[in-house]
Amino acid sequence: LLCVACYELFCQELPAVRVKNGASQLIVQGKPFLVLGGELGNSSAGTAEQADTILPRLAALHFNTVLMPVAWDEIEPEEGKWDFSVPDHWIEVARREKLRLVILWFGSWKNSMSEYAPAWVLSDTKRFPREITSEGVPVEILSPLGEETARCDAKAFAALMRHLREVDEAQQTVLMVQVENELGFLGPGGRDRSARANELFVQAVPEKLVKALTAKDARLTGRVAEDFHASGKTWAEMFGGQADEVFMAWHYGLFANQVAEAGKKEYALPMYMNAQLPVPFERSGEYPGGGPHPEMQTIYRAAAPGVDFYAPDIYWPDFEHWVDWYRAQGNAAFVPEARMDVAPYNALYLYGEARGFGFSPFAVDSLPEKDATGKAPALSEEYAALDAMSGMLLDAQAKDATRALVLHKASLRGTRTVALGGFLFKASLLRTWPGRELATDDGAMLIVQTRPKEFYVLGSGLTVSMTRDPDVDGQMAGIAGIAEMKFADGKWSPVRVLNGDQNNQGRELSMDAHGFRVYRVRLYTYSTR
Ligand code: N0T
Repeated sequence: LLCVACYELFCQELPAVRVKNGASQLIVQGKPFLVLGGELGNSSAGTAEQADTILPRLAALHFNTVLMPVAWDEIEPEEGKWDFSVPDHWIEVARREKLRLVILWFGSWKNSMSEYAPAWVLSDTKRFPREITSEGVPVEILSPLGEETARCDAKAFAALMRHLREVDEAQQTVLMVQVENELGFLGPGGRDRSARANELFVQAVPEKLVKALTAKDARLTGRVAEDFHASGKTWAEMFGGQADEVFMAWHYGLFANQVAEAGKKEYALPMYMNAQLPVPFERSGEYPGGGPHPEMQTIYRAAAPGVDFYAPDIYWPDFEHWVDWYRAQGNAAFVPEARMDVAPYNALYLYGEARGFGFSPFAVDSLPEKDATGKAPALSEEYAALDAMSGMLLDAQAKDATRALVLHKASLRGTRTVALGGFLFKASLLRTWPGRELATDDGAMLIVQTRPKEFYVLGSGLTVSMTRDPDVDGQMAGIAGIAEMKFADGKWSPVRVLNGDQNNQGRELSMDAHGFRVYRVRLYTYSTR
């Protein structure tokens, strides 16, 4: 008995992120965990009391994980004086509500700026130098070249991680930590022009970075692969018009690495960085330049091996493009911030098609519990369904047996098709009813194969026809049965069988456009010969 207790106390496996066969998993206490997440607004977790009102609401809305900021000025208001009372209370309430937490370290940078650094840091510009724009103006952005800044930020972060290990290692309420928030240079000139930065900028690019470049970085260097490893070149010689941004990325990366590694030494939770995505047709400095953008992945990986993966905050319309781009570079699929209005659609893409472990729209604490018609928000309904499906979904993600797609009328995408388990699922926003044709505005679905010829489909607003995949064999397919399902007492059972008008006389699956429901689809195959 003593051994078991010791094991539980001291030998707990820590949460870990794994990418295997295209599936991203967060392993928690030995098992994959699906993060049904939401990020708090910036001013929602600054006091202990806010936990008491916010967390029970989020738990009731079927979130299972909350992303919450912890600020440097909150935990170290005076140098070397620590105060963990706010995160401690949040952890306590989260446990009571059976929620997990991801902590966002608002240290030296939060959306480029440094307002979350303590006043004792911000007021001492000699010890903690600021970035200078090309106009010679110091901005309230700490320079990543400040050695004391990196040392003190890392020290504060390490203190937080040590504290988390002490209070939380046995229970693991906190699953992961984000290092800084959407860092990057903002201001004229696109890079720090402090004396130290200018001095380094005309020196040779560090060998470690030169060696890390590969053919896929041709966009950064504008050179052919053979030229990459020519050493002794300055930043401008090597990176031309991208030099400012690459220079900043390298130095932010080194700084973040120092912070992450100091933290991991105390408590080795998975650590990631998030990016405010670049804006098409804007220049570095107008958006946070040198952040962990897709083009900067080689730079960050070389500078910051202590960071496990990089994640996009997606407010732009093309959700799938950004998810795919980060994933293609070996990152675990996790979206820490996303637009709320389209969240229920995009979440399905993330879990079903990108086979990601977590999705988290921003400012979830302002989500109303009920809309004007008295209905729970769509995301809440969807998270409840995903929670019920999580066993089969996590299993199927690992076996490449999930698919998903999203359709918006505004994007005029017509139909979209995914292939799974020997069948094609072709989705449309148009549906035909006897005597009329209807169109829904948005739709999405996630398909999980549960057995040969059996699928659980979670979605809304789509009409889906299913045919045999001609790449598999020459068979034909038909619908054996469709049922809307509910999950209660640990098992699934049909709520109603959809046939006749409700499946267009056996032709298709027609999903309710007014909510996210789970359908069990059984297909059969036959031969025409
Ligand atoms: C996010 C959030 C929060 C021209 C913005 C998104 C959060 C931060 N940044 O509400 O501040 O802490 O990470 C940036 C989206 C940029 C849109 C630019 C429009």
